[in-house]
Amino acid sequence: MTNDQILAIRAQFPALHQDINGKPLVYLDNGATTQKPQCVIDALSRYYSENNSNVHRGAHTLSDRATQEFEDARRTVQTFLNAAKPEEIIWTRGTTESINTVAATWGRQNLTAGDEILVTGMEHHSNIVPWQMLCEQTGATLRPIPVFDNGELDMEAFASMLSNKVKFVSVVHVSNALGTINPVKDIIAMAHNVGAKVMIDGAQAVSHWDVDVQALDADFYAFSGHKLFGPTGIGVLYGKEALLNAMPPYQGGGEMIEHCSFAKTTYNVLPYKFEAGTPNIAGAIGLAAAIDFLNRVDRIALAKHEDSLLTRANELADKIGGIRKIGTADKKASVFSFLLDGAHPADVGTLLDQQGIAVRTGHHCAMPLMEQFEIPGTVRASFSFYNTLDDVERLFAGLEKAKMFLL
Ligand code: 7TS
Repeated sequence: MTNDQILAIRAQFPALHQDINGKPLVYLDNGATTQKPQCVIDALSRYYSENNSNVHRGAHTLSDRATQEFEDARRTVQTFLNAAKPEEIIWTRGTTESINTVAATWGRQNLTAGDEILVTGMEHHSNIVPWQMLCEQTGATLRPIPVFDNGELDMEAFASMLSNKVKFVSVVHVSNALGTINPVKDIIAMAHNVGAKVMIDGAQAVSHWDVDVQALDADFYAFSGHKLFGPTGIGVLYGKEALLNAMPPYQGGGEMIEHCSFAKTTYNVLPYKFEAGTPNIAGAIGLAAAIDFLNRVDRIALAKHEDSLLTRANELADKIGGIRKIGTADKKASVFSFLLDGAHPADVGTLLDQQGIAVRTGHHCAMPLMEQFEIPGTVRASFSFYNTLDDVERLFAGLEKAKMFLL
């Protein structure tokens, strides 16, 4: 990809083009949320100005239009993930709600005392706490798969932890704190060998490349719209149809029922069984617009560009020195997590912000991982395809300044 091509893509993201604290913004907090292209902003505005109506229940044209767009959006996600059927795509608020849904439904239905759930030592809290809550309710045990100090998963340890006690494995596809890309296809196959079901937390993966849930053979896959250039408050739970059909509903309310009476209520078919209440219609439509945008660009070339940003960050870090890299796995997405020797991450973040550079600092909702590294947190620069080599240079120039100030 040429720099001009990157700049042409970047031009479609209005929030990137502003000054922050008197300097042109360098937005390197894409792991927390990505910026939105104009086509997503327009899709939201058009929905509310032209088609706003409730879905699935109107005897009028506007409602039909809203329903059509909403269900088209589901099919867009189905194609994006290569799911077998649109019924396997459940709208949620985001990754967190997707994981909680599976824990509260499949988990409560299928787990008992003595069963084991495996996660990794590099999970986001949203892929730890729902399982802990489930363990409290069922007497099952949660066990973390160990992580090496370079940020790679210990696959031998994983193999040795697998037994017929393990009923569920939930693993992050790409670590938000380290950038590690986990070998989820192998993990799924190994877990299936002992009869366990597998959920993949794809929150940080789908923004970098296309995911194929059938090729992975994932039982469940979760992601958030806002980390995929779409709106906040919308996310996706993919689940295999047979599993979703056998699971009880998550929340009760409108839309999820077939028939309601005080004697007995029966539940709606998929996907509506898991979509109680008025959904985030605009969010779904906005997310589909984001996916349409991604379908129009060369994602493979953009992923290569992201890799080149990470390579440059590594080179510049070695050049300026005094930087401890956290997460040096062989296979990494464009996340650069580090500590500046002798400086607290929060101070580094503040000094970068004063120069218009947005990074995230802290434990990144991965406190068990931070404990392993015996650090309070890191400074994290997470790159997206709209970042430029110039953004990386600005980050390190900013760090040189921060060093002069702090050390
Ligand atoms: N899983 C992973 C791997 C994540 O990175 C995040 C959010 C979540 C789950 C939760 O997603 P949500 O959309 O439901 O909140 N991660 C981050 C982050 O790294 N900085 O801010 C949020």
